[in-house]
Amino acid sequence: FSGYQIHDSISSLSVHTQNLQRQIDELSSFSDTPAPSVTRVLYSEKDVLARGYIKKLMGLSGLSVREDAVGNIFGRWVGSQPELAPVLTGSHIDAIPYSGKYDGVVGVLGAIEAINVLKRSGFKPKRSLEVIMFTSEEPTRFGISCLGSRLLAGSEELKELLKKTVDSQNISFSDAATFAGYTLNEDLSSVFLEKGSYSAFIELHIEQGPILEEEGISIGIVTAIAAPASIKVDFEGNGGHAGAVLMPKRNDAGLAAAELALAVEKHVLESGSIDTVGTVGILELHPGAINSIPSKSHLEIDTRDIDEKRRNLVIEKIHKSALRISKSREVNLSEFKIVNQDPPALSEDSIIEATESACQELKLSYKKMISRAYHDSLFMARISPMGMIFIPCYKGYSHKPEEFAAPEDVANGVKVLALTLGKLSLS
Ligand code: HGY
Ligand code: MN
Ligand code: MN
Ligand code: MN
Repeated sequence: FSGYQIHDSISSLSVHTQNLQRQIDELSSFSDTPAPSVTRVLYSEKDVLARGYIKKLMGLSGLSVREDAVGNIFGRWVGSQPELAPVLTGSHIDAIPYSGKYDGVVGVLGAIEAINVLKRSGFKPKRSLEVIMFTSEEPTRFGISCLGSRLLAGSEELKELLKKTVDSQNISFSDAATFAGYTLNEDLSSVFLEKGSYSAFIELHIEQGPILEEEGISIGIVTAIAAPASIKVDFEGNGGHAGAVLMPKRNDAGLAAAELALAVEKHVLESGSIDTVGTVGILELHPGAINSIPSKSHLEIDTRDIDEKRRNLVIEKIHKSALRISKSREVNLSEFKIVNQDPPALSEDSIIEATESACQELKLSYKKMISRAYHDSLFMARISPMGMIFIPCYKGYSHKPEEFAAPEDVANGVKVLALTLGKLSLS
């Protein structure tokens, strides 16, 4: 990817850092929770405002904007050979409750700024360059992670699931989409992208881990993305009066959930690898009254590993524990549903090399590393060569209001992205 014309203009790769920071701050104001937290849930009123903001910025950068049936937003800079497969870059702007303002956002606003950087440097793309804002990456509203990129990657299973999916207020996916201005009348396979539609997909993202900051390294070049899985579990018992029912007579659904949560930790720790992780991020008790024995409990388990077999073994053990607990506590295991059990993804060597030479030309320190968080890149890897660029974030914090990336680190990420996009466009 040695783009001769880019070499002349490396010095002129100027990022408008203050402007970009202002955009990050402005976008964070579209939130359902007070600053410094950000909550922006798929198809909510704040999400719709944020989408308008992104489309406006894409327009101001001279990109031609289109949206697909579920609201994946594309902004294209047409190259001199538009018949060639374009290069795609982007991320997400939806934010889980009480999170921060950089997760995903850096890869959307930063991608638009990378286009501006290339335009300002006089670069002329051969392959068109396209920015995407995935319609939602977080599982918050419908329990489905990377909803937009899974559909783009052609998930028939998800297409069918979305016909009957409702959120916690019992609003259907299509009604929620309609509220946001997307009419889902046509079949959702219109969202599917052909394999080879893009010559490369690359995502700029905060590391969401402490390594780059601890080691004082400017850029992370992602070589693989860990394999995520999520499980929904329901236990049901008889409940009853917290004072009147004696202990031997109880079948407490809450304690069943508590025992399973500890079993998740046990099975993860006994995997033999530090790369296996597990979390019970949702644990609901019904009726949720202090003096009522829980008659129902609902848990949602997130477990990941860079080794898919090792992760799947953990899932099997969790299932066995759920069955054992249901028997020993005489509660009914009314649901044990594996929501997703995704394979890991490897980055494309050619994109890793392009990113590496961009770091060298920009004299930025870099480190090859795996991503323990999942990203839309995990699914884009199914239909296009994929790569990811990480920038450091404060203490590795993410998914909480203290999430922070220094403007200079954001600018470094944008410069590496711009130069890498330039190389990939000329390839
Ligand atoms: O959970 C994740 O890994 C992603 O940040 N949504
Ligand atoms: Mn996230
Ligand atoms: Mn993210
Ligand atoms: Mn359930």
